[in-house]
Amino acid sequence: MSEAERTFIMLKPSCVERGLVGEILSRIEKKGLKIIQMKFLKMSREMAEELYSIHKGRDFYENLVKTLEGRRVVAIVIEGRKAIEVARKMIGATDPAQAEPGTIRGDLAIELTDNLIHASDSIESYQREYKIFFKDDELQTL
Ligand code: 3AN
Repeated sequence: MSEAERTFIMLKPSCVERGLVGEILSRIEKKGLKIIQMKFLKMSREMAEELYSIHKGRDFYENLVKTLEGRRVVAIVIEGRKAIEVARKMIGATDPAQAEPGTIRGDLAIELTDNLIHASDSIESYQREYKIFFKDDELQTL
């Protein structure tokens, strides 16, 4: 596979609670991205703060952490050609009201803070974010 790279995706609690996990995995797989690793877990406050540490101090930060704290999410590492850029395009704009139809947020979300799904926005973000959820030996190609 040429230019294969990995990215980190997290299905937020509202995605799990609304029963949209399968819908989103299906979109990822149909696009041709490979699921390398995936797990359900309950987010601790510390993990939520770490994931969104760049937003610390913003007016929505506390609310953002609260949408995740103590709730179930699905953490996923995917791989494919230009995976970071492709995943961001598939997810759509941060505000689901602005996200284009055809994108995940454009089709399936409406709230801004609880906008269904997270995806790393750069290689640096991926490197930092996947480590909050996975150990390196969990990500070896099986
Ligand atoms: P994205 O998730 O599209 O990369 P970021 O990194 O700018 O967007 O924001 C991280 C998360 O913070 C978003 N997914 C959303 O939950 C929340 N968020 C971002 N901007 C706002 C805002 N203006 N008001 C409320 N929540 C926000």
